[in-house]
Amino acid sequence: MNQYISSVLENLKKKYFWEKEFLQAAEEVLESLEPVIEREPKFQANRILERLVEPERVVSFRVPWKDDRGTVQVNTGWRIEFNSAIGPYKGGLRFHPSVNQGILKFLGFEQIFKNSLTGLPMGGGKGGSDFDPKGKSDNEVMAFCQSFMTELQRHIGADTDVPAGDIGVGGREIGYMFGQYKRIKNVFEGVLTGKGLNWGGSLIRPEATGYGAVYFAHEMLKAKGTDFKGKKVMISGSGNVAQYAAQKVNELGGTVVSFSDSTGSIIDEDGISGEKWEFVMDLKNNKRGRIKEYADKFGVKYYEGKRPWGLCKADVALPCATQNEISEEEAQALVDNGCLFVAEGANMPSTPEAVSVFLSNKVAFGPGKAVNAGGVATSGLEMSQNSMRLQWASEEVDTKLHNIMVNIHKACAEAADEYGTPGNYVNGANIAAFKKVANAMLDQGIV
Ligand code: NDP
Ligand code: 2IT
Repeated sequence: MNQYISSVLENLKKKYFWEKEFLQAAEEVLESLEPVIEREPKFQANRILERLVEPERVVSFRVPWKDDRGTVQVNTGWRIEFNSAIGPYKGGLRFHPSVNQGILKFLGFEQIFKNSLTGLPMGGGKGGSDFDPKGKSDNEVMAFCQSFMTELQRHIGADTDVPAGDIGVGGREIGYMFGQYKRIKNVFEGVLTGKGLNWGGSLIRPEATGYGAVYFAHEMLKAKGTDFKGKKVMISGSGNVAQYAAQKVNELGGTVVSFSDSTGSIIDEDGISGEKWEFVMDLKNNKRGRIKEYADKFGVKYYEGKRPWGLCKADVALPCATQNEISEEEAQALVDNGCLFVAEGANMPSTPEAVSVFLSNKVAFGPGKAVNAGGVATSGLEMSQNSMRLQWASEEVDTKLHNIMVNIHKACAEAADEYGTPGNYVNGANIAAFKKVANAMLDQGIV
């Protein structure tokens, strides 16, 4: 590896040795920047990599709230304002018991590059809390969201930092947080995206990450002379991204054969569409139930504690749950079962070992920062609509989203070609994204 890159990584590992996911994300990006760093010495001369891996600001705070029994609960909240070279900080909020600063730094770091790929003016940020919305009443979720926003409001704003949803944060949570922000600040502004459609939200934002992931995957299939018709598609997760990815796969003629959640997976080789898809939407978004109930209702197999990889044959895999959900062995099982395309709807769902298995077996592999960029891209479109005080029709937003995904695919493929690794979307995405941010940092001096 290039000496400058390896010394930056070594120092980072010494300084933040416990932030495993952040180090994993940083290593993946920096490794693929080797040809750019060697071709353009200005980046090393200006210490761009050292500056890029250090967040501009990390805010962490106490979130006290009262549960329904009147007991005081205390959680931790964070906002990582990672990089604002190309626009206000932008990125989601995750509420999940596993959340810690290292996980949010990995997500914030990825977000810098993802947002750059969208072509829209958005910097990178991420935040969240170790609060677990599962099993909480609406009243408890509201109490938590209000307390969380009471502190977060000091740090964000429509032109400063614009959070959105992620795992555990959907329309309900965005609503409670927006209400509290407006109440404290007395301004109605586009400070959050993923808002309700009658109070500033964009049409297609709920669908955008899943649709965008499938638009990107479709470009990957087209590049190999094929499409979704007749393809078996394995999807993990059953939340926002998984749900709309499944809907779009069905629309394009593919068959969705799996869903999962944190307790297990279901396999339905007849396909999850129509009333079966509606059942999942109701189960997960209204009843907030477990995916096992799908197996009970439709008489298919349920695999307790298992992820779907390798449980049946599939041509395409769309991991849409969480980070590091495909191990080396699971990647091999996918390959052995004939999988030729993997497109990451989630952020960093494949371990580095899994990515190696895919690349060495000539599986076309689309990394999350490119594949799932449609969500934040449509958030960017929501910000534009808010600034103009307009709401575009859904066809207009969907067409813009589709064009953005086609352009991201093209930018990744072209950068991969230009820097000597044709077909490698990992290198292509990292290089194309990095150049835009790094040049903006150079233009703006030592800040
Ligand atoms: P949701 O909370 O709507 O759904 C998450 C899904 O993943 C659920 O099925 C959940 O199961 C499962 N899951 C979460 N954590 C784990 C875990 N530790 N182990 C196993 N399963 C888990 O989140 P989203 O659909 O919004 O997010 C899914 C992924 O997509 C995340 O990686 C997120 O960062 C990424 N993403 C989301 C975007 C968006 O716009 N929402 C944009 C770009 C990326 P259970 O119900 O049991 O918790
Ligand atoms: O990971 C992501 O890109 C998101 N969770 C969406 C971020 C956003 O600001 O819409």
